[in-house]
Amino acid sequence: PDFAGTWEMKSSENFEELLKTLGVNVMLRKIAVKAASKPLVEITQDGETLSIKTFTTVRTTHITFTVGQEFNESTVDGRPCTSFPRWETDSKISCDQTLQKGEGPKTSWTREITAEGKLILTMRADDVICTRVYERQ
Ligand code: R13
Repeated sequence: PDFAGTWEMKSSENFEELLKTLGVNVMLRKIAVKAASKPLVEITQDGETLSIKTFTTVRTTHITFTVGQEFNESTVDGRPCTSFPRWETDSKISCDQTLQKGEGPKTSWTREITAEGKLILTMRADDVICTRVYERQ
């Protein structure tokens, strides 16, 4: 599937609960939630290699990975992790994360292109799942 494009977020569920599960204090949570309510995502793709830039006013992240190959990134609360992205279906990438140091909730994300051409991002920490729907700009 084609993940490439400039994406804007249309809805988000459970983002604050996710940060809470990750142990982020209320003050930082409020800042993060506000900033994360208007993100811009730029994805470029070359076969199974994706580059995903996520822009907010307080934090910008950039990951590049090839599906099937480990890479290093950070959990949404900023802890370095090793990630393993794989195809869950032919239109959905599922990525389990392992913290590089210390203990924490079990985290993962998925990114899927729907038949309607939307991008659905889920981020998980233990049993809490945040779902964010993006549409092309
Ligand atoms: C700030 C510092 C405190 C911590 C934090 C966590 C997340 C975010 C910001 C911060 C943001 C995340 C945005 C995520 C998006 C995800 C997506 C707790 C480390 C800088 C306040 C803004 C946009 O939809 O891909």
